[in-house]
Amino acid sequence: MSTSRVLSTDPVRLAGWTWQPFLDDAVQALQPLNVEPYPVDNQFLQRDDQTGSKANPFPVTTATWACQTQKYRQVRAACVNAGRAASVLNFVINPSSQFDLPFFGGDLVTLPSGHLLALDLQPADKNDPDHTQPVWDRLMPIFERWRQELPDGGPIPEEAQPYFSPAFLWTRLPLGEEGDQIIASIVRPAFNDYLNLYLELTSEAEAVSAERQQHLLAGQRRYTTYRAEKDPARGMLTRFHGGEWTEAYIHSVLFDL
Ligand code: DBV
Repeated sequence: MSTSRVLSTDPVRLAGWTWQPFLDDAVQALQPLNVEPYPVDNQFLQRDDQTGSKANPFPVTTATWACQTQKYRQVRAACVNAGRAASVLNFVINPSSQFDLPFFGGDLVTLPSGHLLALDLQPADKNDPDHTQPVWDRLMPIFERWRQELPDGGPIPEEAQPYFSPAFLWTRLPLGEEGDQIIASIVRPAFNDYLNLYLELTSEAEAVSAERQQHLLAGQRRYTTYRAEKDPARGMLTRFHGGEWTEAYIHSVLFDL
């Protein structure tokens, strides 16, 4: 099986891709970090299929972009473009366990029923104040600022609690002009504020002891296992691309620790 090297300077471009500006912002923000390719198997770089009915089929594409840096084990974006059915950017930064950093997570999902938006710096161990407090002290004011501009997204599964922070920004917005306006004026700057704080924390982070690294790695594995098991995109990806491809994609690309 051939492997392509995905370079951050060469993001996948999709015609009419709604969330592309967010990925462009992220790629741009990562530029100063000396990004290197992260290997992604060819079959996952871009997968094209058809969905809809026999009489009225339409194309669906899932594309992957990835890179790594000295302090990030894996940075990856999953971009789903399914025309009138769905448009998704799921973006995760997985830090190296050598550094005491949370995950950066963004889930920007557009469905016929509306936009569903999640943004967070997620802890590897929520019960470890050395890991969480320095992040939350700086993240909470950013969260408070943007949260008041957005409707609350509603309840989250109880079992997900250990995996997100008190600054979990979570909203649902209507399709159309009103939603577009809020995405441009609130969601995009919020995304960039979270990302810029994350990059600041990254530049300040220093390598931890081997013992600390083991602790962080264990937490990262719990988080990654949870995300892979509960991936809310599983149903959609399975419909679009089949079960075999989807399971391999979830376990060997999206959540590959
Ligand atoms: N979510 C992923 C990946 C996706 C993806 C890898 C490749 O983790 C998309 C795509 N999320 C996606 C889709 C839906 C959601 C929903 C397609 C809609 C599912 C559907 O309605 O059919 C945040 N995302 C959700 C939900 C939550 C999150 C809470 C609603 C789940 C539900 O209603 O059951 N995802 C969740 C989260 C982060 C995240 C906390 C971290 C920032 O990425």
